[in-house]
Amino acid sequence: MDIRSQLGVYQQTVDSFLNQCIDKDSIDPPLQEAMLYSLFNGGKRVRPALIYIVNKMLGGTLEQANSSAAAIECIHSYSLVHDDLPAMDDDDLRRGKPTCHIAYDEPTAILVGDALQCLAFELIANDTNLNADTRIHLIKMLSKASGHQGMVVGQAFDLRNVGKPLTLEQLEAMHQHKTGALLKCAVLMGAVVSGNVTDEQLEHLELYAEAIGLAFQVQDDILDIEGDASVIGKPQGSDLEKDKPTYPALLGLEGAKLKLQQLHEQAIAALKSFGESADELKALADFIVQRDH
Ligand code: GRG
Repeated sequence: MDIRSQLGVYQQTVDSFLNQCIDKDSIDPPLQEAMLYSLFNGGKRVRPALIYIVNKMLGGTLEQANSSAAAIECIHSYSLVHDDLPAMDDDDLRRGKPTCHIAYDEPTAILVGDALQCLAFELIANDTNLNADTRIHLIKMLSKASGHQGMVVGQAFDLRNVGKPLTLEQLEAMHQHKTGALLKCAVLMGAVVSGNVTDEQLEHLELYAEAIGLAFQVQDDILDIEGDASVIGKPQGSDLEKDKPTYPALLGLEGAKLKLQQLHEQAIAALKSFGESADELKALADFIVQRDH
């Protein structure tokens, strides 16, 4: 299976849905332009892909998954726009292009993030393909994963600990919240929108999601050291320069690679009971540990 071309298909699917959902008659065209700039600038769409793949594996239709896929990408894009701000990570480049506050300005970037976050929940709330209970369930999941019990607290902990030595446990807890919570949420939202998942399947999917969530981060840390700046779309060594705690810093580069391999094995093992129907999820786990950007 060529997961890269399959990711391209999911990317087009979620992009065309997102395009339809942005109000083109805004009274402030510059805000709308900056939202589109931040949403459509070459993201891999891994989180929407997870939703589409799990939903399909469990027998759901595309229509059931579109709003969740678009919503989670809105949350992800908002988090990147805010993360790049001078008050946070202060980055000028994202996906190889000027970050939102550089291309526009800081107030616009703050508002783009705010608007994308609201849009995420609006998309699910308005989705008439899903019954009201499912919409509420999805909104609860996404708000928990992205808010003070998920991504936001992970980010707060990260910012507060720059330059401080962290234990492996603390580093892991930080990433489980900062990046892992949203990736896990994508897998579980895919299961919920399918309307056809057992508790046992949910448990296995949760284990898979936890393993790929951490693997995603370990690979991100490795790419910061070994990646090609023109491919990763940001300067190499930026974690080191900012004195960020990373897996290679704690485990050494070889130790981080071993950790990545173990997490990959855990992810694949968690899918055993799904048999061949989980081939695409397995291919996505391969992609996450092998990705070059
Ligand atoms: C501002 C509340 C708030 C949170 C920001 C996710 C995050 C929290 C910050 C991003 C920092 C970062 C670069 C983390 C490494 C892992 C990560 C999320 C990488 C970017 O995700 P990809 O690779 O990005 O899915 P693309 O560009 O493909 O969408």
